Parts: sequence; C-alpha cells; structure tokens
Amino acid sequence: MLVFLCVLCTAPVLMEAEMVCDGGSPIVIGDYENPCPIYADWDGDGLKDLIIGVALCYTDLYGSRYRYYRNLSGGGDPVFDGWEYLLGSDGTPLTTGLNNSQQ
Ligand SMILES: [Ca+2]
Repeated sequence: MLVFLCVLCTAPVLMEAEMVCDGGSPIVIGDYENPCPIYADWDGDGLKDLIIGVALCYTDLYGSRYRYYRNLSGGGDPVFDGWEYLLGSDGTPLTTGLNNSQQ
C-alpha cells in the first residue's frame, strides 16, 4: 500500500492509496525486502520514472539492484510497461552492498 504525503503543507495530508501498475497489473516485488521506491525523472524526458531498489539474497551473494520503470505516459498519470535493471557504465547492472568475493 502506498501513501502519498504532501511535504509542502504544514500538516501531513494523507491521500487514498492506489496500486502502482506495470502493464495493467500491480507491481509486485515478491519476496524482496525493503523495496525503497524512488519517483524521479531518470532519463531526462521531463516525466518522472519509477526506480525500485530490490534486495538480492543468494547463498553467497548479497546486495541490491535497481529496477527502472520508464514512464511512458507522455504526460498526466504515469504509465509503466515493463522494467529493466539500471546499468552502470560497464553495461552490467548497478549494485550496492554486493558481496561477490566468492564468485
Ligand atoms: Ca523520465
């Protein structure tokens, strides 16, 4: 459940929660913990995109990657249809806190 908070008001104003959808279905992160969504214009087209940090946890690999949902709306309410991992300059997915010393 998402709750939107008006940070410019003197007192918090909570609005009715809405599901954020990807391709018409609610975005489900699954078993990942602490998804940490960010709503910001990542690609510079003037539309806010959705970035969700997702924790990874394998037997000997811990860290986070970032799902990037590009806003395809053209204006108005955001529209998302698919995601990709954010990539670093070397073309591999950006990660944080990754312990891959055992690979
Ligand atoms: Ca954008």
